[in-house]
Amino acid sequence: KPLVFSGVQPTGNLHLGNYLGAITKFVALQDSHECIYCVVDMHAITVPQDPQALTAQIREVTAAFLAAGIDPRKHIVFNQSQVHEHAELAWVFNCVARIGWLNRMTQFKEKAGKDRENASVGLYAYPTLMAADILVYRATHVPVGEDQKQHLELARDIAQKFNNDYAESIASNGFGEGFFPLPEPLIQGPATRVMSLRDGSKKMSKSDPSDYSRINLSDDADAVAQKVRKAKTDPEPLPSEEAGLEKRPEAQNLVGIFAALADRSRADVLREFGGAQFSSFKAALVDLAVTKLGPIGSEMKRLAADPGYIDSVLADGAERASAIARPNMDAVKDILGFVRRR
Ligand code: AQP
Repeated sequence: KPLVFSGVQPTGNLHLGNYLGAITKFVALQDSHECIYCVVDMHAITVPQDPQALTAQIREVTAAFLAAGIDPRKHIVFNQSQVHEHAELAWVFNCVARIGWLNRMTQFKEKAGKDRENASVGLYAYPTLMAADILVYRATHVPVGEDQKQHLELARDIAQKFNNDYAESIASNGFGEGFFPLPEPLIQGPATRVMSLRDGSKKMSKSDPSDYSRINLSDDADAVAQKVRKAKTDPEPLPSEEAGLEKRPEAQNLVGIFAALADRSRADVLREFGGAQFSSFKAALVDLAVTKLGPIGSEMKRLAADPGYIDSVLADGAERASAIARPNMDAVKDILGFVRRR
């Protein structure tokens, strides 16, 4: 049975990239799938976090999920640290994954930078925890942005190696051929990699020091207008066909953002704006972004005033998530040959 899992880190400044690359997909999948959406707070501490700010950010990401339209009664919304099976399975996966596999992860190289010796072990092992997040539910589909593709491939490799290494035990415990499914990434649409508004070669990111590089979900209409107006472009008018966007990363990015927000294809957007100057296209983009994001920002503000409600959503979600994770983890322990309390 298909089961969707995905997560967002509570590391501050939720932005348009997170929204278009991930959260809108989460919302769209709810009608056809059973979904589990997680605020991955244990991933957040792979780099330093201020404890008070972290608490606020966990609630903020939860509020963003709800404001965007995820229904926490029909689906599961919770924060990772409340379900200890994530950490337990991550340890098992640390013993399944190979150091050589992790050495190839580009996100670690980017985030650790030059001072790799000083990066946390957690940052290095981030992808094994991510594999555990997905596989502790035996989830089959994972909506993510393009940047997470490599981690998803690693999760599939880990699932496959576990299934091979323990094939006999998996069968003798009554689980047939393989215990873990090989989870499929869902990376689709015109905005799977939203780029910085200041530099079309860098992805829009929470940690970019320039706030002008991104549109935050919490930005008001004036901030959105200013950021879009200041967004880097080239001097040419917009092309009328997609091929004309090649080697024009900033134009490509803005057209992709417009298309995703309007739920249209890039080709369709270019049919309307081909030949237009950026000034008029940007004005239309501001209107669209404010119309789409404004209500989400106000709902997030309204929810922020009621942390008790947010915490109750997380507690309820955690309980329902545990009910799935616990028997799966018990099965993993049986497969490994651990003696467990019965
Ligand atoms: N620019 C992006 N375009 C499309 N999708 C994106 N995602 C992130 N940035 C973009 C997707 O959002 C989901 C949640 O991301 P995350 O918070 O778990 O991790 P991240 O990729 O580390 O986010 P940032 O914003 O890039 O943070 P920093 O600055 O810390 O590196 C994921 O599905 C991700 O693909």
